[in-house]
Amino acid sequence: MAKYKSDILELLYHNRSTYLSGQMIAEQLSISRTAVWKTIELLKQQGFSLSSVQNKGYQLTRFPEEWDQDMMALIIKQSSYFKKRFVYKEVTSTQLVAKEKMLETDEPFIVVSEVQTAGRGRFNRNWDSQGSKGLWMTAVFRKEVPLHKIMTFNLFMSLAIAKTIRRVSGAEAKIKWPNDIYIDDRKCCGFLTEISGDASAIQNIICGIGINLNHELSDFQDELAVKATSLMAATGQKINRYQFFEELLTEIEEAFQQFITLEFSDIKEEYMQYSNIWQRKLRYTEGKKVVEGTAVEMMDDGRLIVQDDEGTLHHFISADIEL
Ligand code: BT5
Repeated sequence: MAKYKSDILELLYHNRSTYLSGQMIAEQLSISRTAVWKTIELLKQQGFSLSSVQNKGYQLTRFPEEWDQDMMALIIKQSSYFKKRFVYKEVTSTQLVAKEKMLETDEPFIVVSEVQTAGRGRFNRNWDSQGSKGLWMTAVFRKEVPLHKIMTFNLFMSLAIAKTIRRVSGAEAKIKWPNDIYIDDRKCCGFLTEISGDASAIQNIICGIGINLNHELSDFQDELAVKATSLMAATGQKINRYQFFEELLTEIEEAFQQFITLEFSDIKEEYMQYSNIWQRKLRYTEGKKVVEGTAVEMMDDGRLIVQDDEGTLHHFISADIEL
């Protein structure tokens, strides 16, 4: 009954707030009631939970712990921008896979993996990517973008991610410039942006996003034990990873269109409301440059200006900030 799985799943997913009768599913898809029943059994075997009530029908109540290929296909099908998806149980890093896949297709696409054995942050730092707990993905955007514009990409993306986290979980997500999202001064998300193109323009933006969704605080070891959190740890509510993924895609697609058509100044006010570094004296490190001071201005090109105790202004393109 695998051949009806994605059609039935689609009906159940889009109507998940209600019950759908076996009769109705059978009629909609022009298949037999037995085929519906067998497919429902298959869905249960594959980790979906369905509540079934006599005279009302079926309702999708829970999703498999691991990413399900058909569910991911269904979500990507709704996307107006991303055309393909590559979903894995385990990869080294979705960034590395994305770079390989870029050679095979010119279309925008998404790579998601349950586990990353060598997930990476900036400067080749380790990114902790535990199975079934988070969303480890890379989004590849295909578009010619002038070089001077790229520094603002992270600003649009971070706002999109923070908004999604707030909407789906209710947690008060904050942006830590340039590429982190925090809840209660602990990191729940980091992303990194790589580019490729030629001397005159960028052609591809390869954005790797890692979001801790359903970790317990005790899942984080060593330095992360005091630095990291997840949406569930912050709110006490388990996150439906599919719903989160779906909402994130919608939000980052919109943010990408804004990045292309608008200036950072158009979203600056909203961005500043989400930022967690203002009015705080913090330590900024960029390469060998270390400054203790207060952020005083965010430039329209994405640079941050920090004032130290002597009143000297320092410009940062990207920095590690200690909260
Ligand atoms: C980042 O780097 O925050 C970017 C992380 C991007 C990860 C995604 S996952 C999908 C895609 N595939 C990849 O291989 N990478 C991307 P950075 O600002 O350099 O921060 C790295 C630091 O964050 C580490 O040194 C740790 O201190 C901390 N860290 C590592 N794993 C974490 C986690 N799961 N949650 C919170 N903090 C973490």
